[in-house]
Amino acid sequence: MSAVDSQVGDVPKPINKYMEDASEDFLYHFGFGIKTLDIEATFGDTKFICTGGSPSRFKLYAEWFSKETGLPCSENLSRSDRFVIYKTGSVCWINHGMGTPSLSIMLIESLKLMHHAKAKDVKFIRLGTSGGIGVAPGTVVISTAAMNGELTDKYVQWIAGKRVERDTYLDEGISEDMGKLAVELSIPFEKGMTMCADDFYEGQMRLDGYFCEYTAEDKFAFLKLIHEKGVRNIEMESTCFASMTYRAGVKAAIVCVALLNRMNGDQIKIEHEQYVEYEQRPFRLVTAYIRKQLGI
Ligand code: R2B
Ligand code: URA
Repeated sequence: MSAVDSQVGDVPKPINKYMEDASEDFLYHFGFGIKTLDIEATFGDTKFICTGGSPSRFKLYAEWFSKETGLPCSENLSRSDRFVIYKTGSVCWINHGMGTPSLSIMLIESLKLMHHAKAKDVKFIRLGTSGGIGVAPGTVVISTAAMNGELTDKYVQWIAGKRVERDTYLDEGISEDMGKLAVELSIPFEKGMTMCADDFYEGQMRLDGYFCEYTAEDKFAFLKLIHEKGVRNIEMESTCFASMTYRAGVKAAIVCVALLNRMNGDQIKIEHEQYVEYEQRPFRLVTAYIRKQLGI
């Protein structure tokens, strides 16, 4: 490994040459930098970064994990109002907002954070919500692969006016282990591909948006097509998540609960108690996996 390699994941990867000798690196959306926080002391022991959309859900997850394990839960370590960061032992809980632009910012700053912290063998897990495709509400979908809105397995970026396609990959070992744990814990689950849409309404063929220039028949034909291709849920981050983690050499998994079966409707109307129970399912599965891995 050369001096400029980063060992955040289990595969050494060269880091951005312009950052090699940087005397300051301010992580703008986390609100701190290498000069304002002892990053190595605070984050050096990190082994898991758990992420998902909502800041309040990730605060709650961190508190639940702390209660379950007896590990203390940090205060919110973020100094910006864009993202929250909680830490319970070697597990960080960071929300990523909605959609790939927000997620990509959170991932880049988390990877830089782990690099500055000299953390090693860190795994990234996304615990999210999604719309199920042919799966019952409450089913936890363990993603086997990510698919974009053009129905290919690439994450598309626009750089210098050019379209750049990045490969996507999710760790098979983690999804295998999670599947076994879901059986043990009697958590209803399915393994399948996850489609990443760039918006919640037209990009997911909803009939309940402000605009709608396709028919109900078009919607069902599309859902049937992606179901036949192996898609079991739609959300808004998977291609970016599966590509940036792969590019950084870190192992990653995506585990999302389906809030509804899109074959039966588009509106999400769930009683609060039911919603809380649904959002506990990915948490129960992922934390069982983490606790087993960490022996805690
Ligand atoms: C799932 O839920 C959010 C939209 O409601 C989005 O972030 C996603 O992937
Ligand atoms: N999140 C999505 O992106 N789509 C859904 O249908 C539900 C949650």
